[in-house]
Amino acid sequence: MTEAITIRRPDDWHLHLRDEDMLRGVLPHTARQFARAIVMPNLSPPVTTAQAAAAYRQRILKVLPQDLDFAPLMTCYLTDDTDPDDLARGYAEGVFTAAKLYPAGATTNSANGVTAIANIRRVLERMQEIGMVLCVHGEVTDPEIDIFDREAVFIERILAPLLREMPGLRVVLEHATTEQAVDYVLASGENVAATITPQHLHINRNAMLVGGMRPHAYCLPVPKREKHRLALRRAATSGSEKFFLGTDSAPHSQSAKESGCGCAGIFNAPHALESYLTVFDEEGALDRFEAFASENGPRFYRLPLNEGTVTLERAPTDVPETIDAAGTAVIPFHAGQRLGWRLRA
Ligand code: OTD
Ligand code: ZN
Ligand code: ZN
Repeated sequence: MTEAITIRRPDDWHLHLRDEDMLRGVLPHTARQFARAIVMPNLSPPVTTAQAAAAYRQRILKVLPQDLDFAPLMTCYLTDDTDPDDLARGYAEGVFTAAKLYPAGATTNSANGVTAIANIRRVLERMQEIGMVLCVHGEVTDPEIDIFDREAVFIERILAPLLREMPGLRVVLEHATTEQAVDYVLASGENVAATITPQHLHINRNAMLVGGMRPHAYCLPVPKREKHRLALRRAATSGSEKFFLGTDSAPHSQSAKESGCGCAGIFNAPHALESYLTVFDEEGALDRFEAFASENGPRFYRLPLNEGTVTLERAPTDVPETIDAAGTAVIPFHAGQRLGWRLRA
């Protein structure tokens, strides 16, 4: 049995770091494991300009512990009014790594998102021209569409037509949760990829609903049926370059989650690597973990691979019941469970 695995330093291609105290509380968990992360822009108010992104990056670096070497990669929150010139300038200057499409109302702090793709056509054309990556929250918001079908319907109604119109647009379908997403990405050109979260590899919708409502297993897109989880596990561990690590770690206070209208989001940052590696181990795919965690992402984003390595060893890791994020209690993914791998310090 493999007792330890050493891989090139990994990155997190989808992360929510928040701001102020919460930022200070959660950042070290990510920076301890990952060299870089795509930082999502859904603050309130959202990060919609290069100037706001540069300022947010400074706030992140200011609270980064000195002994941790970590680079935040910033994204632009697209709105109906995004200025293609500001976006292209921010990209050329290295402020933006990508732009994020939130259909208005699809997820946390997406109220200012895009109300119709037609409204950002010029922005997307410019992104296609300059090769800038579009990160997509792929769910429709049509109230007629069942929440469990929203990703599949988004692919059919929005993403597929968009990519037919702009076949060169570089797209990451974020946090894929369905077999349809996996199949679509596999059938698309090399300009289309997807991130996969640890929670969607570990849990299906039963985890949210059996034996009581489990707010800490609730995130968007919601975990789906077991067959979808199995499709995601096959995709992540297949060795395909189109799938890579993106935790979608999304911290909310315990009280905001345990509420009559609990917030969506799973805080998986503290043991993200151990959580993913457990899946690769269970699938007999330890040899494919490095590509998923450390190679496919930078290659897609056309960024250099990281230097240096991290080592995970087969040893019990007890995930705490609760984590103090600079004064706020946050319940981590796998709270109270024992994982079979440990990141060596
Ligand atoms: N999903 N929660 C959040 C974002 C993600 O859609 C997402 O990327 C959040 O709290 O920011 C969530 O459940
Ligand atoms: Zn999303
Ligand atoms: Zn997210």
